[in-house]
Amino acid sequence: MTALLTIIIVLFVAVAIWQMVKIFDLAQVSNDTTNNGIATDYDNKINGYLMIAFLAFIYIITIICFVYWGDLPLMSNAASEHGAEIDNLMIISMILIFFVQTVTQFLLHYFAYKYRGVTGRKALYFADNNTLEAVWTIIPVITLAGLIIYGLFTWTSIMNIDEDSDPMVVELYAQQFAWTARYAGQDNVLGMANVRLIDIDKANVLGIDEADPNASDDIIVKELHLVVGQPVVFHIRSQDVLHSAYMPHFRAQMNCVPGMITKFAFTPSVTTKDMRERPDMIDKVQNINNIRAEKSKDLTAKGEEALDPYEFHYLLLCNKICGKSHYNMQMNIIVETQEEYDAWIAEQKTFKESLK
Ligand SMILES: [Cu+2]
Repeated sequence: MTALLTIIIVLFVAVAIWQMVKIFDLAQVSNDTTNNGIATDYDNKINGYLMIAFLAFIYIITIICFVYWGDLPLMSNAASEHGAEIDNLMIISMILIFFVQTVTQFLLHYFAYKYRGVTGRKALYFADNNTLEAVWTIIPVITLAGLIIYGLFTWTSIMNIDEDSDPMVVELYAQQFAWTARYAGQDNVLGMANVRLIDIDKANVLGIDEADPNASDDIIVKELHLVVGQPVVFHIRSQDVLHSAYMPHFRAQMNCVPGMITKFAFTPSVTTKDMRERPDMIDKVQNINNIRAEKSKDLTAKGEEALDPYEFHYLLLCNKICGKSHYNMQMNIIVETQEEYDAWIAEQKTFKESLK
């Protein structure tokens, strides 16, 4: 009760102060000729300097970001053959954007300062200048056209699935909230499938057509194994809503659309084992484990279980917000040698064997 009374009193005092400030403000209007709503030279000068200060602020923040986080290997760890092409496109776009924004920010803020309002100074009447208009239209057109054409060529070369390279066929099946992969088996042809054929009683979770001879040797798994240097083409399906098959290390992403099969093909170029041994990856994993060790200390102090150490894995993630457990939709990808892959796939059951 005392607390409530105190709050009410504080509230009343605040309202009283606010009202008094308003009254003083109103009382001053009549005899103050400078405060007529028009900015004075002094106001303009302050705003001009603030413009320059803000320019300095964004440049300083940029430099700090470069110093502290500039060495993050965001663009150097692609693990697929086409990955470097995507990274190049990205880095060229980034450098260009960075250069243009640095120059335009300077011009914007410097001119706002230089041409601030000064009593008696009149703005120059300037109708137009065709040369200037042409320059600032043609330069962006050429630059953007170059970027777009380069991007289109890159995209086409990545999306052009080379059937002569005999790619391994794998289905990625998305549903809320899990991934399932299906290998095409010995014949490298996937059996027909349709959501209407899903039969939970028989454990036919992907709706594979049992009558299709291509289906019997298909292999359904919950962990994706790929062979290094072997092209793979993914046939992507969704059971329920839009998902997106996102494999960031391979610079691959494709929407999973209910009712249709989308495709993406790539060739993994670095095995999981080799990726784990890269110095930058070792640093990264060490860093994550240091953070986890710190957290584990807090958890064990509370009597809870400590966190397991993190180990690097390539991942298949969902990149569409597809529902409340979207964040949990992921599958490990293991890139290995042909022998390791052969040994693993030999242990897996075929669709026919797994049917109940
Ligand atoms: Cu999803």
